[in-house]
Amino acid sequence: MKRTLCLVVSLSVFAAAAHSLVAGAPQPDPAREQRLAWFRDAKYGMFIHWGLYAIPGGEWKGRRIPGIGEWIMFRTPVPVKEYERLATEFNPVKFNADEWVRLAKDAGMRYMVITSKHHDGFALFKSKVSAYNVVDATPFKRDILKELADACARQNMRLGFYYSQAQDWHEPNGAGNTWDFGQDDKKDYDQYLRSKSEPQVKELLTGYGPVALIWFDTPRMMTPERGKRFTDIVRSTQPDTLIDGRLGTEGDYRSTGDNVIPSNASAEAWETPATINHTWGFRKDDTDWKSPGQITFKLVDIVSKGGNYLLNVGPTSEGVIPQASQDILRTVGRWLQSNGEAIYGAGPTPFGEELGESSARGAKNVRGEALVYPQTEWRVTTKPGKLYFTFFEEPRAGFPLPAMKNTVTRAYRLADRAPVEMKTENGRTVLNVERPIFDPMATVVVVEFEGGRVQR
Ligand code: H79
Repeated sequence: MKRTLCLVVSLSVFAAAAHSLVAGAPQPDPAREQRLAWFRDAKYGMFIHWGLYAIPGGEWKGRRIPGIGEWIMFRTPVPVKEYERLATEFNPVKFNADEWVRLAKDAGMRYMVITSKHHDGFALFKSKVSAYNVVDATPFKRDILKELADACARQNMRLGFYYSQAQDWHEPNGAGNTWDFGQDDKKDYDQYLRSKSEPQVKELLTGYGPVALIWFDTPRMMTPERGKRFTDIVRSTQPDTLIDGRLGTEGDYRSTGDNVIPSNASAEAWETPATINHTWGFRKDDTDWKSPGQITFKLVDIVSKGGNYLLNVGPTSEGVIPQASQDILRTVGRWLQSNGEAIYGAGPTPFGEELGESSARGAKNVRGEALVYPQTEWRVTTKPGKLYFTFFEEPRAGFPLPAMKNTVTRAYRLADRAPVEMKTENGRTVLNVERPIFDPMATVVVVEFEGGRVQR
């Protein structure tokens, strides 16, 4: 009992100390920590980018438009009057919300986040403040978010909504559309925020049951005062709903850049949004998929650094998640079936030397973080009294554990509980991991030790 208490105290001291070291990180706040509890445990979520851009799929009038698929309107550029016509073609007859949620479950994902409205301004939900939505403007006429929310409720899955609060290329006063409406600094931006963005966020928080989080993005022109209007709407409507790190004012957790994985661990809550291929919204020509092994490495890497992995799929205009995405997700999901204990609810590495070597002379990257030459052989995650070593390559015969003062009591493979040979020499524990390695993609060895928390 005493030991547990001591652990909790020392962990929170650690968290508080780490908070004050990270510039721009949220201040410690007990209510926030409570809201974040499920998020910190969940670790792995499904991002869904779906909208009108799935119809052109990266091609406009026979011309290949480079870049991420959901930016095609901007990149071409396509005038609003012309882009709007896509709505009359949007009829994803193969859409089945329960199948999407089932896929996320099979994949081992613990939350889902879907684009309720991306930069193009088109809403996947019925809205009273803008007819530019799936129910009022398409032949499909079904409220996609409602169907997904109901399926999530049935299957016990948390659901969050991406909402592009600042950019809205459909609206004369929204940010981003200069080809129809001219420069942003000449616009009545607050008119757009008050008439569409704010009321639609309110609609999302009132019509779809509990909302796990709102995922704001690209906070252009979001002053603290404007940001606060959104925070107030969220907190006064659903106090448990999390706000991501891209509102423009302080959110509940830090969002990294798109596809950016930090080089080091941190105690604050954070999330990396990432693609399996290169685009978020469906593109016919992007078939450059990351392998299940690469995805598994990124997942373990992120968890070992204390973060969450929000991994994207881009369904087709028919409402089908590309088969390649499905296959990759299910393969990683099968690995999680036998190794999930190393992921869900697991804490970051108490070591750090496995992440890579810091460059000499304190070189820093563009974000001011120490430059690191990354290592990819193994990662470690933790729970009280347990270390989970995940090997992505066969470790050398006689793998020395990083130095720690605690006594190691047991080592075994997580997937089948087979004991792993170990010996302790001069206070240093050495593992002898069976060769050839059990699972060449990723083999987890659990190391149990005394004292609850690693002492170095
Ligand atoms: O929703 C996804 C992206 O659409 C969104 N964030 C993720 C989660 C995002 N918004 N902005 N960006 C990403 C940065 C976009 C940069 C680019 Fe481009 C868009 C590079 C190529 C297309 C802008 C237009 C810069 C060059 C052309």
